[in-house]
Formats: sequence, C-alpha cells, structure tokens
Amino acid sequence: MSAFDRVAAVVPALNEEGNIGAVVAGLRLAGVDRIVVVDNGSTDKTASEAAAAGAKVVHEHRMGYGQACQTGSEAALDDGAEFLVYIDGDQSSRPGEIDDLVQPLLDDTADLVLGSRVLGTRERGAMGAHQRFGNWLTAALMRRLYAIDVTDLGPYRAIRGDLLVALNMREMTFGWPTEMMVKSAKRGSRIVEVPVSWDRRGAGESKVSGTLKGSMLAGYHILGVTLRNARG
Ligand SMILES: Nc1nc2c(ncn2[C@@H]2O[C@H](COP(=O)(O)OP(=O)(O)O)[C@@H](O)[C@H]2O)c(=O)[nH]1
Ligand SMILES: [Mg+2]
Repeated sequence: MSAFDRVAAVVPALNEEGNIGAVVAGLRLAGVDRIVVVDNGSTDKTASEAAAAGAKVVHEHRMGYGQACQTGSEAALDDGAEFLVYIDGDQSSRPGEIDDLVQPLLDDTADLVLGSRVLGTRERGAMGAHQRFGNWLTAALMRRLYAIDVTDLGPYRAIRGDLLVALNMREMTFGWPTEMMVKSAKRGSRIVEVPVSWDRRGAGESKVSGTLKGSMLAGYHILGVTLRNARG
C-alpha cells in the first residue's frame, strides 16, 4: 500500500500537448496511481499523450475550467478516491510537491490544503503583474470577509472528497477554485496553506492569465464569487 492509495490527481487540460505527458509521468513518479486528465475539447494530442503516460482520460464537452475540475472529481470519487488533488496540465506546478499538499489531509489536520505560490518560489516571468495584483486583492478580501488566512489563489490544492461533495459546487468557470475556498471557510472547514513552486508553463500558450480576455474573465468570476458568497 502506498501513501497515495486514497488520493487521486485531477488535471484539467485544454490543448496541453507537449506538457500533459510530463505532468502525468511526474505524478506517477511521485507515487500517484490514480490520475484523471479531463480533456475539454482539445484539438491537439492532449488525450492520447495523457493516456500513453498512464492517466485515465475523461472527455468533458461542456467547456470551462471549473466544469473540467468538477467532472474529474466525480470520476475520481466514483473510482474510490477519498482525497483529491488538482494540478494544472501545463507543467507550472511540480508533481513532486504533492506530498506537502496531501500530508495534512492524511494526518487529518486539514480539510482543504492550498498551495501558495506567494509563500513558495516563483520562476522569473511565471506570473504577470496583473495576476499578482489580482491574487493579492482577492486574498486580502478573503481574509477580511471570511477570516481565512490565505495569501494566494493557486490552482495546486488538495481537498477531502466528502467536503467537495458537501460544497455543492456551482461555479463551472474560473470561479471554481474561489468558490471552494469561500464555501469551505463558511462551513468552518480547516484550511491550511503550504508553499509551492510556480514555474513558467512548458509548451504552448496560456489560455487564462496570459491573455487580456482570459484575465478579465477570470478576475470577473473570482471577484464575483468572493463578494456574492459573503452576503447571506
Ligand atoms: N478542461 C479545461 N482546462 C482548461 C480550460 N482552460 C484552461 N484549462 C487548463 O487549466 C490550466 C490553466 O490554464 P492556463 O492556460 O495554463 O492558464 P494560466 O496558468 O493562467 O496561464 C491548464 O492545465 C489548462 O490546460 C478549459 O476551459 N477547460
Ligand atoms: Mg498555466
């Protein structure tokens, strides 16, 4: 039995050919056997590259980063996973750091573990100024509105499966990670941050923070979820 028997990694992926195989291989090397790659209508070889590296590939035709994460989570839970780890498919997070995210769940000292790139080290050029500002602003709002001690809104994170189900997630966009944080906080769940590294993506182009449209949409959804949930 490995320490990760109860863990599944969920990787949302949209056109990550040239990256996804390395991410899956890295996760396997780290000891994770259950890896779900959610292909969201990629037009490249993302799905076959992921499968060849040993991942289970789920195709989700409804678009959206959150939808991909949700669908992948459900597939992993159906498969018997108890803990879910999310990691981007572009090689910006390091699969080898997964232990740091999962250990607090295995130790039962946290229900949600957030990888903070502010507490960790960032490769030069891996995060634009607008993204740093947006993360800083939202984290400050969350500290104030929800009294959670967070420094970042990174995609590399781990959650108890039963908590995710209880959260009844609704935001199928880039607001999904934010919804997870604010709803967990409102329930009084134990939220812990751990430092993680953040590298420039491997192959290909950013679909979110690297484009004006992606950044505006992400900011709109993230701030919207943060403010809406604070009421009531
Ligand atoms: N399934 C799915 N994945 C997406 C979508 N948009 C982005 N991704 C994935 O989400 C992760 C983050 O996207 P990325 O383009 O790297 O954004 P950035 O890190 O802000 O530059 C990557 O693994 C993408 O492949 C989407 O609409 N659906
Ligand atoms: Mg990226």
